[in-house]
Amino acid sequence: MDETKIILCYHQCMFGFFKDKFENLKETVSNTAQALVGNVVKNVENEEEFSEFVLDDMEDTLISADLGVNYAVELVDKLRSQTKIKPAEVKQYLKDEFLKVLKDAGSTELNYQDGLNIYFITGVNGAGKTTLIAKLAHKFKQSGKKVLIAAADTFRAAAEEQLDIWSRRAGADIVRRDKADAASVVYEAIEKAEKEDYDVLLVDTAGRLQNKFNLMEELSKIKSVIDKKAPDKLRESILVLDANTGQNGLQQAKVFSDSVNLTCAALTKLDGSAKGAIILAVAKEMKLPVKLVGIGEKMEDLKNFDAEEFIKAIFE
Ligand SMILES: Nc1nc2c(ncn2[C@@H]2O[C@H](COP(=O)(O)OP(=O)(O)OP(=O)(O)O)[C@@H](O)[C@H]2O)c(=O)[nH]1
Ligand SMILES: [Mg+2]
Repeated sequence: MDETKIILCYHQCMFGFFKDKFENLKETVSNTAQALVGNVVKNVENEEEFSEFVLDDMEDTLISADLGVNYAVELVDKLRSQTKIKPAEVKQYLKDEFLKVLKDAGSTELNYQDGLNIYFITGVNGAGKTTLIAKLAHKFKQSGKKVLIAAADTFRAAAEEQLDIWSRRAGADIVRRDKADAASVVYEAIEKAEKEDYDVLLVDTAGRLQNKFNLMEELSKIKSVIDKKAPDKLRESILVLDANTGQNGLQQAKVFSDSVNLTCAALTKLDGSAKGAIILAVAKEMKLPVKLVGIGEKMEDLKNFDAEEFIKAIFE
């Protein structure tokens, strides 16, 4: 094959690769796109002007797409108090606003440095914490890192076994002490990670309802062990949110943020969810960037969140 043909083939292959990845994302967010963009545009685009009727209807649609009441009202109020933007331009208006909110919430790149990197994973029951740990362990192992997992979910029966299976699958090591105090498991894991030169320590925690005071206290205790023992190694405190919980996720983010000082969120179960707008609500209300997205139950089903790509997928 001559050189031009090889280059052409390379470009076609790469184009195919990116196109497939983008098409997959588009499919993953298609329900969110319909709820958030499709329904608004359909009801507004052909109107002559932003009448009160049209604006109220738009507000209801945005709220039912789980954007959050405050944010929906703010977006509609902006339209109410201006004359430049026409109903036919509503799609571009939302696109610009959403991208700005995501960008203002901060970088979506997961922090990582040379040396030990600790990732502290929190969230309510069943949000997908342990699965996220498995996915992160897999991702870091794939890039040649030495990975340790601290099984600090000493609350739920069989939680440690579940993590044990995942860690073996991912090829990561684990510190587990049946029924021990969660904070002491983390203490021991940090000692091991530092002594044996691990690159990554993933801390799994028990699921808890945000209104359960004792469990939230336990979470603060684990956090203070990390803060005391390895303050400069804590790279991210991640809140895991199930995309299907919608607005309740915002409430969870507020309570967890008070206890552990979150740095970012991971949105799981985006596959099939129509409530992906929670990404925008969390970014807007909490100024918390979503950095990771779960798009399935397998270890490979994890994506780094990219604001521009997400916006493109829901608008195009
Ligand atoms: N479809 C889909 N399912 C997911 C995803 N992430 C997790 N799950 C499923 O959600 C369920 C709960 O996941 P876990 O990882 O056990 O959740 P957890 O937060 O650790 O739960 P607790 O430890 O009980 O609080 C499991 O059945 C997972 O397979 C995802 O991105 N997509
Ligand atoms: Mg778990």
